[in-house]
Amino acid sequence: MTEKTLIIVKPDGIQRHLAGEIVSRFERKGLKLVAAKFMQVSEKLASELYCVHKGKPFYDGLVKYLSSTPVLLTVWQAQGVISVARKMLGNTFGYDAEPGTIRGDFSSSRGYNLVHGSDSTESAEREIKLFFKSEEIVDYELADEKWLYGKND
Ligand code: DAT
Ligand code: MG
Repeated sequence: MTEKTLIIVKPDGIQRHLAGEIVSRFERKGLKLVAAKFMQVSEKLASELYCVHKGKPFYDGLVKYLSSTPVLLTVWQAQGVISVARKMLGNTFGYDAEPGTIRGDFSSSRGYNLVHGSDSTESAEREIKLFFKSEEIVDYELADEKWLYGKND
């Protein structure tokens, strides 16, 4: 079943000029971009995004970091996209992420790991709603869908 995921190029990704590189990886994988927004996230929204981590020692710093400078919010759609994108992100800490993943290739940090990706269908639905109205998610067909996904009809 095709699903959607929220991918955020975090402040360090923008400051380090890696937004194009990161978006390009998802494009080349054949995932479909269905929404995008460049903005500075408020502390309130950042704290809602990360509400599952409330109370943890890194929570306050995490909220400050995500809201510190602009981010690129994107929504991608494809079969199994949530787990596909998580694999492409790599392990949470940059120094622990496999080479070939976004974090593994570009981050050597713990918290500054460049990119956020939803971790389940429930989180994806909740997180996308935080940043996008339903009319901002675009439903369309890619011209090369049959080549990307093997559809012949
Ligand atoms: P992920 O972003 O891989 O889903 P997460 O949801 O467990 O990871 O944590 C959210 C972010 O918080 C993560 O991208 C980096 C930061 N973080 C997680 N654990 C941390 C820790 N022990 N110390 C510092 N920052 C941490
Ligand atoms: Mg997470």
